[in-house]
Amino acid sequence: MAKTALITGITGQDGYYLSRLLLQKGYRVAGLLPPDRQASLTKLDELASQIQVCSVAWTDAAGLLKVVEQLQPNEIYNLAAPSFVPDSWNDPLGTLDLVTGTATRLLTAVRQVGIDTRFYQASSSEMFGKVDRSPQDEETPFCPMNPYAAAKLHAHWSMVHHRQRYGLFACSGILYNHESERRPPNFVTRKVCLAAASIKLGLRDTLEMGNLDAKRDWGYAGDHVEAMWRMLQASEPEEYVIGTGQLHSVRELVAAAFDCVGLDWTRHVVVNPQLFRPDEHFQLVANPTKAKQNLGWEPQVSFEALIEKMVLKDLERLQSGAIKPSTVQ
Ligand code: G4F
Repeated sequence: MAKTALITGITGQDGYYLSRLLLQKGYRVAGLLPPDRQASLTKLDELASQIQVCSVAWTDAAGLLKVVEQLQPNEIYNLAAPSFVPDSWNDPLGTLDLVTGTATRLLTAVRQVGIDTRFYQASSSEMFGKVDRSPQDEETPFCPMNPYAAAKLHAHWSMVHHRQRYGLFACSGILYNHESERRPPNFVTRKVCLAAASIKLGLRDTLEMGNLDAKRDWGYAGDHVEAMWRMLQASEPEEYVIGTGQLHSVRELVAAAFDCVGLDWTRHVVVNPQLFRPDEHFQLVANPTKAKQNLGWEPQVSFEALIEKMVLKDLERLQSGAIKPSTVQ
């Protein structure tokens, strides 16, 4: 019999790649979508018609319980989050409720229904924050530096508590930055790739950037969702650090993207100090040894291949009219 997976945050970048992976594996895939977010289902493109939609608000504990009771999912992937970190300063409580509240309500529902659902919590390298060591692994202490990271850490502990106290098969992936052609343009990789493609086509001339010295461990979202699935197939529920193990600066990212279209980035990029983050961290880089040893997981797409993939997709979108030049910032 086909397995059933329930996904929150299904219309986001990771939701798309995870749904695609699970559908390919023969799963029945259901997505939790708040009633006011139904229109976002179109973001799943060709997958939308294959997804069962469960319309429930994140805050509706009784509604979530009913969905879990009726669906009896084999696996739950809790991906829902307002994932653009700076936004969390504008709404710390809203961030906490969506991230921590949804995780805790779903874990409570699984416990109350009393089924053997395996639970994946999307944790973040942001939880490490101000690190005292690099690279980070599963033993590295947490030191969150913003409301998003603090909310993710609370959700992470809620998952751990449910595993320890109630014996749920619950685990989390502590994921480093993971990108794709589906990344929204407010995130730095897509912002840069879209700008490089736009400048190449003569649709604009300059790109305003924040701190070019900031560094990140950037991987491919398609690789990272594979790790999520593998965690839920393991014999024991555990935490895993998931990243490439390689740091690149924003400057290297910009150079790589402009290189793809044969342009010299120094002629087009302007640094705007107002885009610098006061809570910046520079050394968030994964040691994914445990994931490699226990799950056989390794990233497949290199940094250079990822950036090329993203730039080429934006060139195609702009040339075909799938993105209107007026919407390009
Ligand atoms: O693309 P970003 O906005 O991603 P950030 O803040 O690292 O967060 C992402 O990864 C986390 C870890 O997986 C997730 F938890 C989170 O949900 C999200 O997916 O910024 C990346 C870096 C930062 O250091 C930022 O300061 O790029 C630097 N940067 C420099 N100039 C810029 C810019 N970021 C943006 N968005 N725009 C700029 O102009």
